[in-house]
Amino acid sequence: MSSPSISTILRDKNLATGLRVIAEKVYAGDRITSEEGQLLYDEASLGYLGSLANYIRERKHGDKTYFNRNFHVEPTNVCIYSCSFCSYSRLIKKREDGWEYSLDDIMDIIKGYDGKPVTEVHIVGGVLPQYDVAFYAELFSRIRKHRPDLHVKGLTPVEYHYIFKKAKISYEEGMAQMKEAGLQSMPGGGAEIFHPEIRDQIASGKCSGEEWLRIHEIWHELGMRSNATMLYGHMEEFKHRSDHLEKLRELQDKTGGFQTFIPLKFRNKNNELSHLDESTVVEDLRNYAISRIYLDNFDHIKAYWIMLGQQTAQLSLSYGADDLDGTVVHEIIYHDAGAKTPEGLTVGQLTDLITEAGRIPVERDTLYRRVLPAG
Ligand code: V47
Ligand code: SF4
Repeated sequence: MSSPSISTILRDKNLATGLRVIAEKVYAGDRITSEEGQLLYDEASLGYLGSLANYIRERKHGDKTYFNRNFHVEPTNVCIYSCSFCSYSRLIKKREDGWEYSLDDIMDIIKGYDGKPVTEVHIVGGVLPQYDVAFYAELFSRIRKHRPDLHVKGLTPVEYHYIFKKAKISYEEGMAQMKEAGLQSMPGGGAEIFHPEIRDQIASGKCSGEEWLRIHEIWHELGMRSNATMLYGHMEEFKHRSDHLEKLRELQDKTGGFQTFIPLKFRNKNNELSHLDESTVVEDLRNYAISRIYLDNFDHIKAYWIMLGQQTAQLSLSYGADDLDGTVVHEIIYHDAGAKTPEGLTVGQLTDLITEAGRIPVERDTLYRRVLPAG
């Protein structure tokens, strides 16, 4: 499924004026407005969007497609919140069916990767009272002491907001403590949809969109980097997606601290929104392309292959994405929610996916520095 070139689009006499203006802006490297972003969601065809997004993707990265070697640690699958899209949330009522790891349990998992060439641990899971500031500070510092070359990418504003409030400390003080303890970057989770019309329905009680953005801003002001996500394809409308992208673009203009944007496809198994259909592949690709076009100040757009499925992830590489995340050993969130992908891929399998899609695999570390092959 490849799209026409941008010059073919620009020569198309039947193209609607608004879409022509956007194509000319993209060709000139100019930014589109939020109204134009909305127009893309409302009216642009997949072929048109693919042409523009691929043009930007190749201008920024050529054929390079990034991946890293990472693994996930999920301290618990129980949570005090009950986000309606989440396949964890039901477990708080059946706490005994879940797991709640201690510091030593988590360190044992980390030590299980000793001697393996992984560069990143991604720590993500539910929110529980025993996981407080002291617990996470101790965890980050123990991981860093045990393995200084392993990048610690951990937690989201959902956890940070909760633990700082409980400890009665400001976001500024809390994030500075996390940095001091050894946290190196923040993943993009917990963003869902910022707009309260949707957020209040699907993620009630947890940090607001403004709080999510503020915690990232403070983290960036400390000189640190983070990622951003958007959970799409459930009950939101296009206007909520464009609002979400606009808020991210505004903050990125201020701080420049985001590395990558990751659209997360809603999966409908085992959660309260199971009655909703999942988005189609066409909708997934349109959303990737619009994100690439809209977020002109983001270097990277990541297709999280675990959630998208390997084939759609391959296709997304021609619709704006330039990163496939990592080998991701032991992923739970999406498998609970119905993802049929394996829980991890070997480096060979991941690079084969990329070359089969006509791109060049490049191993990176968490901060997008190139990792050279060993030996
Ligand atoms: O915040 C939960 C999402 C996120 C479902 O930064 C669901 O590199 C779809 O943020 N269907 C956590 N999505 C995962 C995450 C992430 C993943 C990979 C890389 C990075 C990164 C970040 O997963 C949650 C939520 O938005 N999620 N349940 C579901 N049923
Ligand atoms: Fe808890 Fe996160 Fe699931 Fe919400 S999405 S219920 S905060 S684990």
